Amino acid sequence: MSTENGNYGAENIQALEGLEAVRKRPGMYIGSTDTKGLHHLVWEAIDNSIDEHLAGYCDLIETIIHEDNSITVKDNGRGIPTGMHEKLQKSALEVVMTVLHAGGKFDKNTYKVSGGLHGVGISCVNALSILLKAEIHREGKVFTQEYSQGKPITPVKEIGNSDKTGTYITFKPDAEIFETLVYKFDTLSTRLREMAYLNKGLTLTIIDERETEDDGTFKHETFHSEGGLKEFVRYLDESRTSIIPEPIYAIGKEENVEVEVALQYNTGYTENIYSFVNNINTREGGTHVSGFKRALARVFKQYGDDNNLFSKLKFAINGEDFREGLTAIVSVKVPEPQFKGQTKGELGNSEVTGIVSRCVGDVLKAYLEENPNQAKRVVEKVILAATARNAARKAREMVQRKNVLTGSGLPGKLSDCSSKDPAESEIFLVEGDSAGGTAKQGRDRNFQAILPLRGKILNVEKALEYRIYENEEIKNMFTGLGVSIEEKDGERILNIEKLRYHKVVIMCDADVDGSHIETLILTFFFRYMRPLITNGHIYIASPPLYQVKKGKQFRYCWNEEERKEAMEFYGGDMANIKVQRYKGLGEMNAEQLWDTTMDPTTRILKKITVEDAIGANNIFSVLMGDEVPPRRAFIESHAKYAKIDV
Ligand code: 0RA
Repeated sequence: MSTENGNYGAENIQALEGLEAVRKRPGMYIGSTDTKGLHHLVWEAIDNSIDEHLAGYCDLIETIIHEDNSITVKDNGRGIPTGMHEKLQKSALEVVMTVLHAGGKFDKNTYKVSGGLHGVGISCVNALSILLKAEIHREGKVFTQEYSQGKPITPVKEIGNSDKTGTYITFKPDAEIFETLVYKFDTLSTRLREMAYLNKGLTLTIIDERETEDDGTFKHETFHSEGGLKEFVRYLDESRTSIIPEPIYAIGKEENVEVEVALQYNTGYTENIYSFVNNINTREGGTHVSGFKRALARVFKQYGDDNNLFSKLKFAINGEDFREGLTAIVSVKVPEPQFKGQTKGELGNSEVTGIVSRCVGDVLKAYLEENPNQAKRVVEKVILAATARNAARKAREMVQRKNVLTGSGLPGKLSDCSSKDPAESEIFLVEGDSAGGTAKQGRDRNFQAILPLRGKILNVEKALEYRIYENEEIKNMFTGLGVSIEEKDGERILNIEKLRYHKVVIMCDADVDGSHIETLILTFFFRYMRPLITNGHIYIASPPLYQVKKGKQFRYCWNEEERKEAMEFYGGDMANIKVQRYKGLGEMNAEQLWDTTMDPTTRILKKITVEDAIGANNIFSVLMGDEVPPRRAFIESHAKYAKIDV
């Protein structure tokens, strides 16, 4: 059964060339070589096991982070075939592991995760690992083969008997490729939890051998959901108050497209729609989300009209009004998904719109007829939303009109830069007038503008939208940045064509209050100016935590480690070393602030991703939402935020 060792010559060159391309341009295959790309290797490995689950052969996937940051992904599927591949004259296992995109050619699963962000195949993981070991349990035997940088270093060996079936892949990412090799438990476990909700009945576990719990076992978690998306929606809305007792759940299949949707309405005002195609998060939505929105508007509109519920309204209801306080998950399984959009995170298959719309429409229609009390509550909420939107539009128009009337229209508190070229201009949003003053003195006025924000900006979770436009700080952000909200085809869109600065830098104190305000500002951007985040315009400044000084010499330190290092550097003699802990930006003078936090040649700016903002949004919902228990639990488990009074 095992192939001969040694002869990996001429006939293999083509295959090896494929993997050479992966090593030469890893970004083309896994997106990047930073921490995101590093984690992508795990998604890739798990996706193969998920495919095996979708084919109906696997119900357990175990992930292990080993002490050296190598990863094992084990499944109890059929095991990759190890027999001879006739045409290529080597084992199927070796072909799957060493030929680009070969994995899918062997199995006939309907739903391959292909074309999108994932789906480049396990061979890419192999190409980018300094060592990979495949262990296959199949036909009563155990087979292994090892590879380095995508090339086999052993033949396929039969090493024993087994009464199980499955595929175990262990890989160690190549330090030549990746900028960082350290895996994050939370990143992996969040995705595994999501996978469990998206694939009900599948169990996913994670073990972190780098850390032990109090009871001496390794840090671990197990995810399993029988309720699937219904449970997912409940989990996402844990900190909010639902207005219907149970999530509404739709499931259906048409033309080989499987649809699964769960939705629930809460007392809040924000719309949270999460969408997936073949288990992959489609952040930019797409035809499946359009179909869902279409069904929602169509069915509720019809129901309201039939029951004469909208007759008193003096203005039209639009699509958005049906989505205030909505939390929904739209998951579809599509045989040949086409992805488009900036980050390939948008489903393009046009046939999916109608399929999702019909499936959700039928279920929703029946739900409204069978549950008149729930229907009434949701319709009342829709009417409130439309009324508030109308008020918000008036408030917004007023603000926007006023700005036109007051000359330049820029906020009085803005210290603008001289440059009028947005591409080279930056704006610092600074917490407090006093730090704002220091920043104004310290900046390079050629290209750096300062906008101080006073106190805690409005609590955008609780506030009605029209109140938001009345808030001074928020008005200043819209006018200062040069962005506006416009309505097009009944949907609100953010116009960023006149964005005045391509870098928007949030600069807050490095303490509890500062991180709270940072969370608030990020949440605001996430909810009201999201395109600024997705287009990469939002940054966070990193002021230092300490200055360590000896005589006239000093060093700035951004963490404990650097502080210790600096103290050692200065000889460790405490009598002569002065350590200053910066509690706020206000403790630095203008020159220090420039040197450490604003000077483009030395500062550390953290670019905010949508994931960061989602994190802030969730933290914020927990801290500010209606429910007390999750808030308490959260505060008790996050010392960083422990002092916030909520
Ligand atoms: C090719 C063919 C078959 C299964 C697989 C590949 C397979 C691949 C992976 C990757 C991770 N886990 C996996 N499990 C299975 C079908 C084999 C058959 O027909 O028995």
